[in-house]
Amino acid sequence: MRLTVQRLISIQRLTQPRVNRLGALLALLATALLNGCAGDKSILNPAGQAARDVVMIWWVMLGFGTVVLVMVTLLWLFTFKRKEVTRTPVEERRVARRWIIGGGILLPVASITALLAFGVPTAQRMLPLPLGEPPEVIEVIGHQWWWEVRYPGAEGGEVVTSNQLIMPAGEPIDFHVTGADVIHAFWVPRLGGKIDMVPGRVNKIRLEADEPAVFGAQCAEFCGAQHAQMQLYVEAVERDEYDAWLAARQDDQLSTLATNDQQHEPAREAFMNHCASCHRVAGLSSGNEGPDLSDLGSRTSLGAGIMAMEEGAVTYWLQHHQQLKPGNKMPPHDDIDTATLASLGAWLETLTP
Ligand code: HEC
Ligand SMILES: [Cu+2]
Repeated sequence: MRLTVQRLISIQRLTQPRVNRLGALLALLATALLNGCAGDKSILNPAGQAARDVVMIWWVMLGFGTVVLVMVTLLWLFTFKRKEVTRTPVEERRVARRWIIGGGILLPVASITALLAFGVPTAQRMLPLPLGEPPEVIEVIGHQWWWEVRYPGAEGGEVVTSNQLIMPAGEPIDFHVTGADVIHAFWVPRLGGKIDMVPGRVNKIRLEADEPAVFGAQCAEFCGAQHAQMQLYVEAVERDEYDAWLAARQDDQLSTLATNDQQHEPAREAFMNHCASCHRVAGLSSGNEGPDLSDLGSRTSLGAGIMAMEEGAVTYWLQHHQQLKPGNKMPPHDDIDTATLASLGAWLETLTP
C-alpha cells in the first residue's frame, strides 16, 4: 500500500526485461487508488472498535457486491451464447417466475437480513448505552464553518475550545453533538460512524480510540459554501496528558495568559473594539459568533484546517481570510490598518497555555 510509483515501476523493470507499459500503467493506477486507503481520514485504516466494525461491514458488502456483479455479468454474457430453446407459454412463465422469486425476492431478503445481522450490533456499539462508569462527555457544536468543542465534565469547571478536539485514548467517550445554525455532521472516519448535528437537538455517539494518535475529522453534511473546508483536528492522548491539557485551560489560567503581558495592551484594546463581540478570549470577552480564541496559539491549524499554524499565520489569516475561505462569516478587516492587524496576530499567537 505504501509502495511509491517509482518503486512499483522499478519492480516491474526487475521482473521483466522489457518495460511492460500496461504493467506500469496498472501499477500507477493501483497506487493512485490505494493511496486513498491510507491517511488520517480513511475508514480503511480503523483506530477503534466501532471503526473496525464499520470497515468489516464495508468489506463484506464490497465482497458480496462483487460476487453479484460477476454473476449478473456472466448471466448476461450467457444469453448471447445460449442456444434457442423452444418453450410453451406456460413453461416460459414458470421460468420467469423462478427468476423473479429467486433473484428478485429471496436473494435481496437473504442479503439484507445478513447485512442487518452485521449492522445492528455495530450501530448498537456506537450507542451511548449505560455503562458501569459513565464515560466522559465531550460536546461538539457545528457552526458555519468551524467547530466549537466543550468539556463540561472538566475538573475545576467547563473548558471550551475551537477547531481542535483533544480526547483521552483507551476509554469510551460520549460525544454530544448539535448544530448552531444549519445541519452539519460530525465524522471521525478512523474512529467510527458519522452523526448529524441538528440545530435544537442533541445527538449522541460513543467512540473510542485504541491508543494515542492524531486523526482527521470532517463535516459530513453539506452546510454551505465552505462545507469542504470544515475540518477538525482530533488528537487522542494518554489520560494524564488529557487531564493536564484540561487543567491548563481553566478560566483563571487562560485569563492570566491573556492579560498579563503589558506589551500587548494596544492589541487587547483593538481586540475589544473590533473582535470581542464575536470571539471569546477568557478573561476579556465572551462572544460566540466565531471560534473561541483563548488558546489559539496552541492550535495546529487556522480556519478549521485551511492553513497550518506557524509564526505569522494569524496575521496572514486576519489579512487574507476572505481569499483563503471565501464567504466565511468573519467580515473582512479592510477598515483596520495592517499594523494593528499584525499586533493582533502577534498577541493571539502568544495565547499558548
Ligand atoms: C462578525 C463576527 C466576527 C468578528 C467581528 C470577528 N470575527 Fe474572527 N471569526 C469569525 C468567524 C465566524 C470565524 C470562523 C471562520 C471560518 O473558519 O469559517 C472567525 C475566525 C477567526 C480566527 C481563526 C480562528 C480559528 O480557530 O481558526 C481568528 C484568529 C479570528 N477570527 C480573529 C479575529 C480578530 C482578531 C478579529 C477582530 C479584528 C475578528 N476575528 C473579528 C467571526 C468574527
Ligand atoms: Cu458541512
